[in-house]
Amino acid sequence: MSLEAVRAILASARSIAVLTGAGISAESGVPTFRGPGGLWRDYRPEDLATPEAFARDPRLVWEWYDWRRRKIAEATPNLGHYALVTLEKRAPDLTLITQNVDGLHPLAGSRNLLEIHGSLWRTRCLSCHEVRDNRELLTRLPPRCACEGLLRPDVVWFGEPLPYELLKRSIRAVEGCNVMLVIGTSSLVQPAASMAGEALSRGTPVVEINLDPTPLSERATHFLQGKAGDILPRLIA
Ligand code: BJW
Ligand code: ZN
Repeated sequence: MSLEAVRAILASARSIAVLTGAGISAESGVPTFRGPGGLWRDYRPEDLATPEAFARDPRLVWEWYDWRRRKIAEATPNLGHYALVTLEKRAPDLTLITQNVDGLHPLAGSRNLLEIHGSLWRTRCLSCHEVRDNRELLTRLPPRCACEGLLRPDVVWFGEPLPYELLKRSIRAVEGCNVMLVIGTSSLVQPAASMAGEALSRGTPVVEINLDPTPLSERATHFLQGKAGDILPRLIA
């Protein structure tokens, strides 16, 4: 049974790398990007999460982010997020790489965390470039900085580079780990999607946990199909 095999791999690993995507937050009521319930009006993320979309219509893009911020403000971490906190406490070394911008991993208590696509809870000014924590209920869209410059969410859009330091640390974690967990991501968006391939090419076991098969599933050392909030607690039990 793979669950037993994966438990044994985790228990003996000195260093663990974990990559998470929107699926780990689905059980907290946070909509995913792709698949059922993952849509917003008639737009695809590829049409809204771009600098071009923001330049064209900052208000429309902010309406999407404002809608997500309001939904996520009411969400709490689930058993999947908490299982990763327990695993981090137990493992000698664990790096959690997340594509999620919802802030639920830090809220659950994950410490060694790399939020490679940024955070919904920070804004960046296009004029003075100040990045700041911003959890305010937005009253005017698009929001503006004290300098009157246009604010954007401090997230990574399509066509934008990931923060260099975070990407470097992620790659280092993947290259140095004894096992990699890939949880709740469609494995479609680069460069995160190629991290598991890098681990596999080094002979490192990759364990995928997802509700449905993805392009990674056939190559993964173990594919555990189901909800992250069910499987992760059982893996660490
Ligand atoms: C469950 C579950 C449950 C449900 N339990 N599971 C080839 C090489 C390199 C780049 C490219 C390339 N081809 C194309 C590119 C460009 C592009 C890209 O990858 N495009 C693809 C669509 C093809 N990549 C980029 O542009 C990146 N930048 C870049 O490459 O820069 C290069 C550069 C260098 C130098 C100068 C300039 C540029 C940036 C990508 C940024 C992605 N941004 C977004 C938005 C972030 C902000 C926001 O949230 O608004 O990130 S898009 C969106 O997708 C978001 C997510 O983090 C990301 C990934 O989505 P994720 O997490 O996988 O979610 P879903 O919905 O797709 O999947 C959910 C999964 O969960 C499903 O599988 C379900 O089955 C599962 N699930 N419930 C377990 N309970
Ligand atoms: Zn400013």
